[in-house]
Amino acid sequence: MSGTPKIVIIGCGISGIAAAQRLVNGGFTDVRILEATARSGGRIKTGRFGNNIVEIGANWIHGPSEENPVFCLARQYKLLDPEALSPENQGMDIGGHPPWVPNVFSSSGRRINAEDIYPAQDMFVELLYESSQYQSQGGEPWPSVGEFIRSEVRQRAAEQWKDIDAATRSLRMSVISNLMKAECCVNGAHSMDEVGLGAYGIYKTLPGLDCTFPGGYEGLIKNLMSELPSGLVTYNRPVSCVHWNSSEQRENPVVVECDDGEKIAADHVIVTVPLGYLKKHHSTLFRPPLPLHKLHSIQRLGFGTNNKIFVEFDSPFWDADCEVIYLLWDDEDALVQQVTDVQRSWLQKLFGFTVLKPTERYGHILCGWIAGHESEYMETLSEQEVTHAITQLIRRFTGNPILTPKRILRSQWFHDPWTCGSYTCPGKGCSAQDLENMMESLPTKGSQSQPLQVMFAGEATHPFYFSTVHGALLSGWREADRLISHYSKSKL
Ligand code: 6YU
Repeated sequence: MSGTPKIVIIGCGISGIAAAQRLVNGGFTDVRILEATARSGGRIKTGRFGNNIVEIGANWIHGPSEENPVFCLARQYKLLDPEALSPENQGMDIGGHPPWVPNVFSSSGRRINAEDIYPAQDMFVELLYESSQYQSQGGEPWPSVGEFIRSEVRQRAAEQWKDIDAATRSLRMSVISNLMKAECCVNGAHSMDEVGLGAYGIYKTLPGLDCTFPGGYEGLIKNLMSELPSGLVTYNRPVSCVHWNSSEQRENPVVVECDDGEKIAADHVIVTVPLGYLKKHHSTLFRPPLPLHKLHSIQRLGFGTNNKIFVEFDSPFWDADCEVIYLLWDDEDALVQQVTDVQRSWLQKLFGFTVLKPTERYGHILCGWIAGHESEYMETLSEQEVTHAITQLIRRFTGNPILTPKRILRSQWFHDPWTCGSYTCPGKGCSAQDLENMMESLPTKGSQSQPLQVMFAGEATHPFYFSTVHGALLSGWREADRLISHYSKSKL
């Protein structure tokens, strides 16, 4: 290679932006981003909802504390409320599960006392903690978190709840069933039976009580973009194929082919497309194809769907301090793997709603959460059909037959052609090696060809913060640093 290295980044989500920012600051002058859509941000997407803004994609800074680069940038750009900046907030260690104040409703239209759900909730949280401990041990008793939890609940309920009445026991089982659905949303998985017990603990949390961006998550993207040279991103430019390791003698070893036929020569390409997109298009996206071990990791890691349904009301049916609304289906047995007739009862998969806070800012908006195949089916329905279904659901659970939402908005991440789902999850049979394989560059070590032709960033390539914005950001910086160090070494 002669002269300035040419670097092409595919995708203008947070990882692509982070890689570009680091490279430009590191003195690289020939850097460009090719983005399939007309906007920057990818899965960070702030939308309008009536007079408000809502997050269609990423919602929180998970673990807002000094170690979290998203928190540090947001603080630097003055994008956070004072509360999020307080030492108390940063010091809280919630282990990924914020202690939200619940309101609980049942499918027979009864309001349930929050205290009545705590024994089942405590058991569930304990079992999640135990699930996370298997990672380093090996020899897990069950292949998946779902199977482990069901088996342990069966045993522990028989021992610890043997003297309680049938109605209370049934309520506790429907609480566990509901929390399984919530956990599917957290993991972006159809069922907890798809989440590997040995892999669950690979994900690491950071201290800090999750916080939001009062002006929208996209404020972070706007600030980062304003620091990049103008014209660095080409929008509406989907990449269809990355030709690497060419046997032809040419100045630049990689050629990036776009949908419109344009071919761009490069020394290095950083691929940041989502894992969902890779799963679907790997066979056409790379020439030659990916090495088998990398392909197998792409297949083993999970990438399911988690969607949001925003619902606005004129006045609240929940308490002023309520942060989450749980919907419990009577007689839903946590010990039985729920098989639903997706078309008829897709909405049963919605575990409930989080309440957008503070009320002075948002008014009365709830955010419903639904994961898995039911969520993918929801995307195919018209807005009218979703509105009708949500209205019926809320009327049934509150027992109020005239309650009517003002407006509704839902996300559709599975049918987004450039994402194909929501985020990465540690699938059954996965190990830390799969995430290592995800971030491995091409050609792989030991090859005689020019190194670092194709590099990989994006949330699915972070060894323990996958599925998050901070994981994606760090992965972009990591790949940029790899190039910076490569060129500083080759100068010596
Ligand atoms: C977080 C949160 N959050 C909710 C929902 C979603 C996500 N996340 P990008 O996709 O951004 O960029 C790639 C670009 O590539 C994109 O612009 C494409 O258009 C482009 N592209 C694709 N193909 C192309 C082609 N061929 N040519 C050119 N361009 C192409 N994260 O920190 N807090 O609250 C949430 C949430 C509904 C969908 C989230 C959250 C995930 C983040 O949004 C996501 O990781 C990053 O934005 C990804 O950035 P990127 O650059 O990698 O890709 C055990 C275990 C547990 C594990 N999970 C626990 C954590 C829970 C995760 N939290 C999720 C929760 C919510 C609610």
